[in-house]
Amino acid sequence: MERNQNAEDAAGQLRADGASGVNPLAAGVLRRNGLKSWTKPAPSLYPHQWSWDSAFIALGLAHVDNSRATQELETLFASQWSNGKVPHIVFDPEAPPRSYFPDAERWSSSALSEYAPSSPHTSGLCQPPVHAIAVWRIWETSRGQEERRVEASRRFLRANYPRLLSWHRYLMTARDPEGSGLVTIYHPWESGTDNSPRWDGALQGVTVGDLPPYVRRDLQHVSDPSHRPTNGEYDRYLWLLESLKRARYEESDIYRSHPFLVKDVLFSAILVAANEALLNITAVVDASGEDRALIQAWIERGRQGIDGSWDAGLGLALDRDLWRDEPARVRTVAGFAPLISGGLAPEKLQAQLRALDSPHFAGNPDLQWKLPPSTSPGERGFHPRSYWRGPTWPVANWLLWWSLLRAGERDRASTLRAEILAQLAHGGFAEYFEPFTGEPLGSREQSWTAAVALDLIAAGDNAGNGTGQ
Ligand code: 9WN
Repeated sequence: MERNQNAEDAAGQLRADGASGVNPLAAGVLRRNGLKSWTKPAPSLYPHQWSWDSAFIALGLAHVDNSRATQELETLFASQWSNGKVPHIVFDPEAPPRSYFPDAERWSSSALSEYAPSSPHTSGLCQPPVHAIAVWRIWETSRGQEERRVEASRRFLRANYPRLLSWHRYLMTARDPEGSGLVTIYHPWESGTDNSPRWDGALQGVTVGDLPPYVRRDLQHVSDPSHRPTNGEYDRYLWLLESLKRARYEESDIYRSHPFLVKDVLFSAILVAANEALLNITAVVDASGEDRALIQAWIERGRQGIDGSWDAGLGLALDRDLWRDEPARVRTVAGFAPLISGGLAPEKLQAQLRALDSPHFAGNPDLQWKLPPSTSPGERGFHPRSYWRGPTWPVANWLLWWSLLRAGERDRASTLRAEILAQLAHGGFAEYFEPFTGEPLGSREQSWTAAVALDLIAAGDNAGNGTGQ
């Protein structure tokens, strides 16, 4: 009780400004990282546009400036591949030279694939589809405003609905030829949780061959290289990239030859939640009954797939390595995929909540804030300072908060919200945090962290406000 009160007091330091209704510190991070029509994930570490970052950024910007939020997504979707894929990075030709690697040249997407846009260049991967969720938030925040704004927002939904539909169709078909309801990823970068121990088993099966030389650029932006993935991991990441290039980014060839094919439960759960948002959008844009039935079927298929990934012993869902045909039995925040996909039977929901409250996650007594570490401290692969191997990530916590609300768990959601905001009030808008000391790590002005803070603050102490789906 007292603990929660402390979190609420600390969280109270991050409030909306009375006049603008927006927190100036969080909005300032997005303004400083903002370029002409899109926002960098961080000032120097990530100088290009990243897909799921931009979705979270748009979700936060929806509370600050709706037209800026729509621009963010429109810029990203302008680089959508013609097969529906939304690329994980859109390269900024004006970014400082040699600031990020692998660069556009290394990916060679447009030279190799007829589906890739020729300008600006993009990577050949994708990332979790948070976009429809952000589009729905843009619609929600415009409602009740003057008619001109509501109309602009409706136009945005109409223009972007076909893009979202073709993006989700790509994921439900090319990335799930088995019709399992689960998305296959080709690279840990596609998961957004790059060096999570979720991928250790599958990466062991990747033998690095004759790799063209490269220089890591990410290490020049961090104080301690041990916070980032290791060189061994990077070699495998780069080798996977070469393998995708050899397949000319052709899905059927990739499926035959690529050494990393994994069913990702977190990605798949986000797709289910995004399909729910897309179904909401169909009502605003008067989509056909056929589209609605299709999206509804995708939601059901996705939930069945996630249900089939359930590990009753852990109370978590598990990824599946397709080559070894086995689950990755490791406790990470991705295990809360069922909570995120929603529609759970009461026993499953309770099992997820027990896992969340357990010492493996938010119930660990040594945590600075009651926020789940990205990997359970009980895992062999746990490391409290290394990226997705242990640090707690505000975006992952936002996803859990939002999912708890959708599951009707308002009190838990409100406690989680207070802990997230308390952490940010103390440590600033960092990329990730050491879970036991609360030390901010990675970039200190991470856009999506500021964005989720804006959304949490806008929800108010009565956690349900403004979040309805
Ligand atoms: C590779 C931008 C991205 C996030 C990912 C995060 C990290 C990139 C990197 O940064 O990945 O895509 O270079 O480490 O893992 O989730 O989208 O913030």
